[in-house]
Amino acid sequence: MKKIPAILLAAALSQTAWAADITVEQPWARATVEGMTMGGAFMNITNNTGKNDFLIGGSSAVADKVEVHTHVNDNGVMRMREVAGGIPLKAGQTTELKPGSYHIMFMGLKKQLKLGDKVEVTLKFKRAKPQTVTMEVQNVPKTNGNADSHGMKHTH
Ligand SMILES: [Cu+2]
Repeated sequence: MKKIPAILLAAALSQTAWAADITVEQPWARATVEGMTMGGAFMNITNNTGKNDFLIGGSSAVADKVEVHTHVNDNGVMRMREVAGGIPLKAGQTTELKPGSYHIMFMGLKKQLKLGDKVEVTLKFKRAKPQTVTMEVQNVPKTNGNADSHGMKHTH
């Protein structure tokens, strides 16, 4: 788990004003090319509810289904699969959804996700109330070394 720079943390806190028990920061969806039927989305989720929770799925107007996925190393080949039971969100911790790791997967995309588009996604948790977040469509962040290899594996 990476430390969040103080300035980002301060910005996030002022935005949410302590209203939500589960805070979602820096949500973004990966830009797709025309014809792609799947797409990934990423964010940091902080669980301040005091109880362990799980991100179990979601919904969005842009896709038939929104699944929670992870990557597993299968004899040296990174494969992704749906996370049974959801992505664990430990109490008091920030869980990173990022390329090459846990992520949100749009299945059956109804439109191309273009740079700068905004995508609304409602996240569903096992305990906490559903939460709708707006994701900006971006390219792969240059700072993340795993990102490019992740993108390649969406075709298998
Ligand atoms: Cu996936």
